[in-house]
Parts: sequence; structure tokens; C-alpha cells
Amino acid sequence: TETEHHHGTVAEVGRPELAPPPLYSVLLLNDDYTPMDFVVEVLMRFFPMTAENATQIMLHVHTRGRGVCGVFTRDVAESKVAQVNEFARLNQHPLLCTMERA
Ligand code: TYC
Repeated sequence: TETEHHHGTVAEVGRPELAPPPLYSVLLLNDDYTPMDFVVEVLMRFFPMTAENATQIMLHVHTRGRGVCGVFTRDVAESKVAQVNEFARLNQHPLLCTMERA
């Protein structure tokens, strides 16, 4: 049953319900140097999605400056950001990935 408070609601059977975890959007930022095909490869590798969807997001970032790759809990979002930025650096591209509260 939902109590007065949003946190710590209790289900009919008395099982404590947890509040949903805060969510974070993982973003790609545009730059003038990273090749478009590399950005599409990054999106498919770290945010499993089709080439069609990855191309749409890449073009959105290219034209609008930034774009959302996915929405995750904080730990997962931090891991995605770190993996994308390390992969970009290993490949000598300036591509930047960041996160913010959704
Ligand atoms: N602007 C880049 C180019 O013209 C492509 C690009 C897209 C770079 C998205 C980064 O997050 C990015 N080659």
C-alpha cells in the first residue's frame, strides 16, 4: 500500500518497496575532429543499438552540439562515460562523453 511518504512504500504483502534510483543521461558532445564513423562505432559498441539508430544520434549531436546516448543508474552511467572516453583517447580522438541527472 502507498503510504503518505513516497519513500519506503509498503506492498500489500508487507514487502518494503524501494524508491526508484536517480537516473542519469549519458551524453556525447560534438567536436570538429572525431570522424562520424568512429562516433557511430562508439554508440554501437557501448550503447547496443542498430547502425540506423546510432547514425541518427550521431547526426543529432553533430547538428545540435550534444545528444543523449542512453539513461542509466549512476554507477552504470559513470562506467559508460569512462569506457567511451578511454576508447576515444586510445584511438586519439577528442570525442567527449559526459553525464547529467535525467
Ligand atoms: N562533428 C564531427 C565531424 O564533423 C562528427 C561528430 C559527431 C563528432 C558527434 C563528435 O559526438 C560527436 N566529423
